[in-house]
Amino acid sequence: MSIARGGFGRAFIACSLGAAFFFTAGCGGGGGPVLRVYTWSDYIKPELVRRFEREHGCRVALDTFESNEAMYAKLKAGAGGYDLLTPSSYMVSLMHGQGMLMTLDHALLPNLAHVDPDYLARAVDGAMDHSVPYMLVVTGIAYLEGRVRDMTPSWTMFGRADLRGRMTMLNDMRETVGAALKALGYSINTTNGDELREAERLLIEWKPNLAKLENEQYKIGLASGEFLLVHGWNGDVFQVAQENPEVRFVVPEEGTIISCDDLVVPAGSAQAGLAHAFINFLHEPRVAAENTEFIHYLCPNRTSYDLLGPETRGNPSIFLDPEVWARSEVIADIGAANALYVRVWDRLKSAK
Ligand code: N2P
Repeated sequence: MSIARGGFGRAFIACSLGAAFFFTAGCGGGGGPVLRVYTWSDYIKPELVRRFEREHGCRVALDTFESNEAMYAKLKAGAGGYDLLTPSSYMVSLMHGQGMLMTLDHALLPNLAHVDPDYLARAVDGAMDHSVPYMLVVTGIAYLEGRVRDMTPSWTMFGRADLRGRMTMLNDMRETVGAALKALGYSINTTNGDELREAERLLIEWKPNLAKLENEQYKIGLASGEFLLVHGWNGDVFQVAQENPEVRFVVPEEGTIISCDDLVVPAGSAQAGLAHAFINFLHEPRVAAENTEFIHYLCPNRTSYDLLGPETRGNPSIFLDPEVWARSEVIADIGAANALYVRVWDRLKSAK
């Protein structure tokens, strides 16, 4: 771990803590038009935001959400004014179906030529009509090496009563119900009520072992040793691995969830031109590589891959083995069957 990298980690934390609800990216200021971005926490290198602000004479205001469902609920409740969002692909499909997203103007996005065609072949919106892939995310288990006895790379670790109170799972319906479904050998996109009831029973069995369901602070909790084993996202874990060399990330043997968070412009954006400029900036190969090296998620920008350092290129949890892809799944928009997941989730939340 280099000093500079450890310093970046601390900068993330300082910025997150300093943020009230709405803050200027990079913790800086400035004049000009404001691009309002609604995204996940610690999901862009602050220096890149400042560079874009300088190059475009604007300010970027970052507001963060914890889950796709929380972001969607806030928009549906009338929160407007955003120019750019980064939902996962299944949520992009749902929002697109409801007319909530703009069609993108490719004339303003020459850097789309760099987007990885292998990823686009798997993408829901492969033509990038209304979304551009931003980051590929692998969900897994992170733990502290040497502090968890008999560590097995399996979702069933959450059933370990000896780790009671020292584990967390994501406060994310599709991820957490998905983890239980995977543990049982079912698809994370099942619409079979019996399978979902089994997943519900398993999650309720695991719940007493969990300190909480949480999506942001688990990283610091793991690095500090408050938690010994957490359900989390690869890039977040690699960010805090810089703070604590005992942090390890594993993809469970039953398979996992792979997702892509996409750049989309909500219908009604007042700064759609600037939003396009930001999407194009994020896909400049040098910018994409710099962002990936900093946040440790993979921007699927093929030209940028050659600019990445050997540590990133050689990380099998960032550049996934085909074998891991084969046993993993991407969350799909399951339409009305989503209600079945909401029922499992509500019962889990109200269980003791
Ligand atoms: C970044 C969270 C990753 C996004 N802090 C999961 N979709």
